[in-house]
Amino acid sequence: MRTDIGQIVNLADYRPTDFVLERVDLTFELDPTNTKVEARLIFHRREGVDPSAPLVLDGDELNLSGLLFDQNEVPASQYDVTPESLTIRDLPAETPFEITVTTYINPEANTQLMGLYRTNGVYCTQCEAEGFRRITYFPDRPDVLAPYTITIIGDKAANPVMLSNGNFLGGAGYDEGRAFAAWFDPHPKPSYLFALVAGDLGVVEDTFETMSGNEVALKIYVEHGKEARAAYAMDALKRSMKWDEERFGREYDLNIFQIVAVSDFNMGAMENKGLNVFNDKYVLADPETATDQDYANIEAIIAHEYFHNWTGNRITCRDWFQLCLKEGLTVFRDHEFSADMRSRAVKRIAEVRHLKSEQFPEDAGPLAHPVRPTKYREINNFYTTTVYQKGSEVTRMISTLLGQDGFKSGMDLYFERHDGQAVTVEDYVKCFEDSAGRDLKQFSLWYSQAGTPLVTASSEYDQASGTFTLSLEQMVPATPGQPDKLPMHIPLSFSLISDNGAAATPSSVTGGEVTGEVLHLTERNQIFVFKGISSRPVLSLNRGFSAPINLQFNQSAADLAHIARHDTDLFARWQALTDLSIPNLTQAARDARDGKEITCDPALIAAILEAAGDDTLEPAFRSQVLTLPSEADIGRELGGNNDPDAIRTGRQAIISAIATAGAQTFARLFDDMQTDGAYSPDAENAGKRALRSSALAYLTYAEATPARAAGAFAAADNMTDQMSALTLLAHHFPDAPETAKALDTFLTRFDGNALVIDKWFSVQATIPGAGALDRVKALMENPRFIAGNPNRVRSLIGTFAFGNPTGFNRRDGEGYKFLAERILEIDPKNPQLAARILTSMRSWRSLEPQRADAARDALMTIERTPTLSTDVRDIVERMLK
Ligand code: 0A1
Ligand code: ZN
Repeated sequence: MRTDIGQIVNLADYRPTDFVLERVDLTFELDPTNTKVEARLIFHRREGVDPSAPLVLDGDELNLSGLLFDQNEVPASQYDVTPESLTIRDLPAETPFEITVTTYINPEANTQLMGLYRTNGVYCTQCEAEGFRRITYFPDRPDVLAPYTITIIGDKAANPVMLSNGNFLGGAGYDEGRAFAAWFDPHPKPSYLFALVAGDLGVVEDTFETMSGNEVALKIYVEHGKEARAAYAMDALKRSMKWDEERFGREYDLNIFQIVAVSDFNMGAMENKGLNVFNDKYVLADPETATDQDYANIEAIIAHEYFHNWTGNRITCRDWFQLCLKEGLTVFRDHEFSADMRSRAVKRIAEVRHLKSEQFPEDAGPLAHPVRPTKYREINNFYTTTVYQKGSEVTRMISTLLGQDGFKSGMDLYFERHDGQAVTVEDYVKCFEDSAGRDLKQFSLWYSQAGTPLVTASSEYDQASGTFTLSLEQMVPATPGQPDKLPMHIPLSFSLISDNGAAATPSSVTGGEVTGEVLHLTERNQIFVFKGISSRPVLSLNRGFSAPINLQFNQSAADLAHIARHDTDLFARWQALTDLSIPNLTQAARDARDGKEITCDPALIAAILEAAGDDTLEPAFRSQVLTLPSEADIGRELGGNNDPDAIRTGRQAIISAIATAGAQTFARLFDDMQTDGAYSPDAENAGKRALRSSALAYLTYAEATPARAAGAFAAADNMTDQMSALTLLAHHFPDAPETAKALDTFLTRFDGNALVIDKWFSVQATIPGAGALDRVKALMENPRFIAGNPNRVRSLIGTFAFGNPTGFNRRDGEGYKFLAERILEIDPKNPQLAARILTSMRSWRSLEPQRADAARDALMTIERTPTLSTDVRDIVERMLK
């Protein structure tokens, strides 16, 4: 583990390498504790570079055992070596030369899961961002691209499968008991896309014919016995390949595409060229063990990693500051894919919920950073929701500005101009500027200014002149290192809805640029005047969440209800209902805190029940309407001095009011929303299950007994229904015998299936209230809890810290103390995991003083620990700043 203080890396300091890497030839002799790696690297000095400049290679915890120059030993006087770098001097000025580096590494001891490690007896690599330097000394940066030849030698019986990037060259017996396999990847790639997997795995095979008629072998490797559970992933892969051809004209470029599912993985998955490695959670599914949400996640992540083949691999990042170039764009592409596979509106609602609950708090707290940061201390800490989700929103806005066709032309130019290169955000934006002939300079502030813009709107209607006037003001809040902000270019999709629900078309609009149904807010203050409006319209603004902003627009309950009833954009209807619910929920939280009676506006109840009971609307949408903003969302709206207990009490009261008023509607929906026939994870059936489960939740509130949920649990014939009933039981009746019985039945039934046991951990970790901490502590003692497995740790400790506001934020601060202890325990083994879980405390300053003080104390305990990894030190210091 690197415990150096971590040098700050600045974007402004970027310069290309002195040496160009022409070819890479790697030979691995696998051994669980002593793997030999021989790297033959061909370099030449870049033109114009000082002929005396040395070659400096990166390393991390490496032991050098041999160093050759053109196959001759390099004298000790010619190089310096440390575990972190290898510097070789006196190299040729012009001619290419070969450096051969031999290192020995210990995969079994690699608990941080970066570089070459072992998972359940399988060799596996993770090289993004800087893991390759844990395998061999190398120019480990994304702008060094080369073709790779890989030879893997290993024990034949233990490693019947030996995989790497590219196309398979061949393999056979090597010597007694050992075999070899050779791979060649002709596409120049950076080291972070390297992968090697070896072990004894089962495989599911299929083929795909590309649009120009090439046959691609598709293989998904899983642990033996789990093959049937990879069928959905295979189906999602083939749909992704087809979609990328149809929507973006992108064809696959090797004769084989492989996915490996492993059980120890720090993130969701990794797009290594031709050999994606996945957290098995995002591959394995069957109706008995996976929920509808699991299926949707698998579809999205399979697509995401596949789409990286063009956006990330063929065109990669010049440096890690440009991470959003591949991540934001690829998230946008996977969002579009899922929208095409499912209901676009419901998908958009889910995206915006996620953005607001994850990215908005990041942007409003101590960890805020621009989509394209300008400095970092630990790059692993920048795989953030800002880079990914906000990055995707920025690309979505480019598409809104240019229109779908304009966006497609810009993307075509990007692929044509930059294929095979490592590029920057500027290169990307330039493609859209050049193809559309539009200046995107102001727009590009979205990449450099952190913080969620606040747009304040007010409107006026003048009957006599038929004029509707909209005044807009924008403000981008200060964020760490950025006290002052410039006005941004904010595209606001809008509609003026008349009394009768139809859209009103103005005869003219002045005050700024308007394209189609989009207003362009570019000034700090701007007034748009719409003429020719014959009766007072209701403005629906930021439809489809066209810009990732906070909108303050004091619309009356009647106006919001009008939008909720008539907008042709389903997303906007959901947004209006949310806007209607927020003041009720925040007031309820304040009343709960002050010990006052909690009331709910009947207009909110009526509007929600109207949408929920409307059979012309798709069930998945109605389920979204019934899912009120979360406790964390309400906390964000309150903005400070937050008491999670009061927030929960208030929210519960509002839900109860809706439940009581709508008991009949919910009983009908619970009966009507049965799915017929065998389980299918498709969007329509999943939507019915979601609505039925929402109805069950409200009925449970209304009836205040566990009977109905216990009945639903017993009757469930798929994991989705089973989990929703179990969650209701556990969260509402934690001490009821029905709950104990259901948890027990669940455990007995799924014991041995780690991914399902993760659900069993999570459902208990999120039981609200002060008792949660003891429950979590007891579960840590359960033999099924494996402290070294990231999925287990996330399902219990991560879920507790991120997803249990009342349990984690106990007034006595015990939750924070517990987390600090866990972070200090995890950090020496897996710093990435520790740092990520620690970000659960990023909004600590918005808590009421007693909790905030306790949170600060816990953070300071971490900060005082001298042996922290760079990962955790970077996060904790930024959080305390
Ligand atoms: N590029 C991957 C995410 C990823 C990043 C870092 C990792 O290292 C631990 C692993 C995966 C993606 O966007 O899917
Ligand atoms: Zn990605």
